[in-house]
Amino acid sequence: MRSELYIDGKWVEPKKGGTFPVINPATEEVVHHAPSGTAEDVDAAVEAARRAFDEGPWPRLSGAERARYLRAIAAGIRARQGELARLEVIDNGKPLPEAEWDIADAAGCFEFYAGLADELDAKREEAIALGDARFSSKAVKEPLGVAGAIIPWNYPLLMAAWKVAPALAAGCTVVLKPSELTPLTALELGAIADEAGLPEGVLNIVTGFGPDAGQPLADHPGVDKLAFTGSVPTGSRIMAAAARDIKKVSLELGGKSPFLVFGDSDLEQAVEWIMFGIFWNQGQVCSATSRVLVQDGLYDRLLDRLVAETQRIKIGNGLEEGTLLGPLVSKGQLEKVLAAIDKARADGAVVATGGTRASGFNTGYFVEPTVLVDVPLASDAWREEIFGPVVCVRPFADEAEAVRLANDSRYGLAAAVMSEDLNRAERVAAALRAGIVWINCSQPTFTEAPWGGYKQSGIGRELGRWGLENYLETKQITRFAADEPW
Ligand code: TXE
Repeated sequence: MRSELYIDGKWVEPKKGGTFPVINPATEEVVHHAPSGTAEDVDAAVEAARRAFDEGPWPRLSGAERARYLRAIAAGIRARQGELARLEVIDNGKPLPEAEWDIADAAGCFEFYAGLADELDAKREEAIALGDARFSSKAVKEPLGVAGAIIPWNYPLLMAAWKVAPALAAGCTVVLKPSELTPLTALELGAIADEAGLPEGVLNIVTGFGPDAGQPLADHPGVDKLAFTGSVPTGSRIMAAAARDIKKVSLELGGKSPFLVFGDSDLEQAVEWIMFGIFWNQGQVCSATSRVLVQDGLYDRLLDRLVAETQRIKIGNGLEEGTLLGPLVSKGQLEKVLAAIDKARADGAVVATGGTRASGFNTGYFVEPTVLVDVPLASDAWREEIFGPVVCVRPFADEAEAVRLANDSRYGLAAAVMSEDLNRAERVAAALRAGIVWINCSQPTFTEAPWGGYKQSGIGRELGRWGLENYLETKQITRFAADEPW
């Protein structure tokens, strides 16, 4: 475990010398003291990233040359997959198989963007047909500059990959600020990038608290672009900081994603996808399908099966074999989730199962997987992100009502629809105001496909070729009196 910040290709002590404890959420033990970066460290990191961008080789390399580094980073992640997955479990709490999946996915993300970096060489320039033959014009893609990436704790290494991989592929340099709750694997990414020979200053990692390290990064005039994943209030602060000197900004924020189950759906499949959609990663997933709407004829049977299956979930330390639900990430998150359930009860919701801290544990932030019914539409439980293993289930009569209820939210990250009638599923998918719609499933996420939200769930799209565009500028070059167009 690393105890220093990674700045300008070197491991350095934070200038103020502080640390913060890293707590294993299953045991509540302090497993490490991570370096606590502050504004001075952010200054040094941004200066290094600035120099690497303005004077260094990185943005001037061909895409294919950059791709070699990205592939080396991916190989470094894969070579240490087991160790990184265990670190993720100790830091975040998630079950080991989920962590292993995340680590492989992070490596895959670097490999995918290596492919796009290769392609960029051929796609960098595009001739533009002009209406005036005396001029010829082309559009040229260029790296955007220094990117500040601020990431959350629910997928510590994967969220780093979602931002660092496309930024590096595009030719940007990066300052990464991981969450103070989960700094361990992001620091290892620094070591892996270093071993891959990444030029100094191209990737800098400053761990620390939001106000101490995140805010100075968001405010820094040397940063050209901010990429953020996290809560709406913090996202709003980041956007306000970006507004001051017109930084480019992409935001991936929360959600209250609906899952519509029509009466013709396969009951067992529906139950399986609902559980995957809300209990994976303890429900600490921005796209978690936390509002389940079930058509009248199927509602009672589905609820019975869902409650029965939910009660069979094995809760435990993520390192124990067979664990399906680990602890929440922190004491704060546990308190937030328990308070949300209490408030739901007070607002009139009925707990069909769960609803309390899990019994049988002396330590750890374990909460029972929880199913709420009769949740008033105006209540926070129905409208606000809980970010825990808590699902609200509610009946609907017909397609129009289902779509109306689903869209009645300030969020619009994801939505899911189940029906054997694919025409209906497509019709409903078109009507749902969300950036990602799953048909007959929930949560599968692909590096190739765009990811991001409508409404207050965010701005911009990550992943796929859309993710690369976040880190590119487009320059028009127009020439007069050209004999031949470019
Ligand atoms: O989020 P924050 P928190 C939601 C979820 C959760 C809630 C709070 O509902 O319960 O947010 O979690 C950094 N300037 N999501 O407090 O504050 C912070 O250090 C700059 C949804 O962890 O948004 C961390 O690195 N940065 C979500 C990152 O922002 C600041 C994932 C995210 O923290 C900052 C996580 C500031 N002033 C939480 N303050 C999703 N969409 O997946 C904090 N940060």
